[in-house]
Amino acid sequence: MTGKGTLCYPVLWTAILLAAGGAGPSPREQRQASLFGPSLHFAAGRQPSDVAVGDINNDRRLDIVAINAGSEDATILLGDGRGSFRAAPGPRFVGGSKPHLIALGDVNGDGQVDMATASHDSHDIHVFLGHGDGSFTPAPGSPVDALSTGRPHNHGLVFADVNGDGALDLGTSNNNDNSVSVLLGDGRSGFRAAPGSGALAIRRLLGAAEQKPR
Ligand SMILES: [Ca+2]
Ligand SMILES: [Ca+2]
Ligand SMILES: [Ca+2]
Repeated sequence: MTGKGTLCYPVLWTAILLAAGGAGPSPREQRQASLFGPSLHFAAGRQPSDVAVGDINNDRRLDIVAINAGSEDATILLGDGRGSFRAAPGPRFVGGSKPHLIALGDVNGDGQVDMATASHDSHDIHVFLGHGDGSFTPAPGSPVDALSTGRPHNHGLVFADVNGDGALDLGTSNNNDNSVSVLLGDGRSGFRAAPGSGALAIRRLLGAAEQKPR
């Protein structure tokens, strides 16, 4: 179970606020948070920039992964299913140079949640294979180049099966180039650029994703 659109728990809302601001919620954010009741705070690395939710350790309880641009690592918080979290054991995993975006999905079909990270100033997409215990290792062939030209300025990273072959694909946004890159997955953690990738209209990518929801 993965996703970025199902954050309905107070602790998850707090994690979003921490990731977005770092210095604590504003009065407006505090009013919004009050809609969900008291919040809990969990330590992350330096400059957490994005969060994703998935069952990292296969216990059917949602966990949170925060990507930390400042400390260039990820914080994995294992959920207990009742709204509390504990840090995953072991060293924090390194996610590339100043990674600021994260997406979760099973890219090799082994039932374990895997991870992709992107950096603001790089076209490289790092892919990491999950082992079901909170640990990740780089996938063969990682990182993948999402765009071979232009100045990197990545502001979006998402998994979706855009061609309906059952293998997760990757989409990234190229802010400076007014384009979207699409990397087709082979179901074994490998990715290659889709025809026309880097010049696709955003509505085309979104339309394909909507037709094949996961
Ligand atoms: Ca879990
Ligand atoms: Ca996997
Ligand atoms: Ca696919």
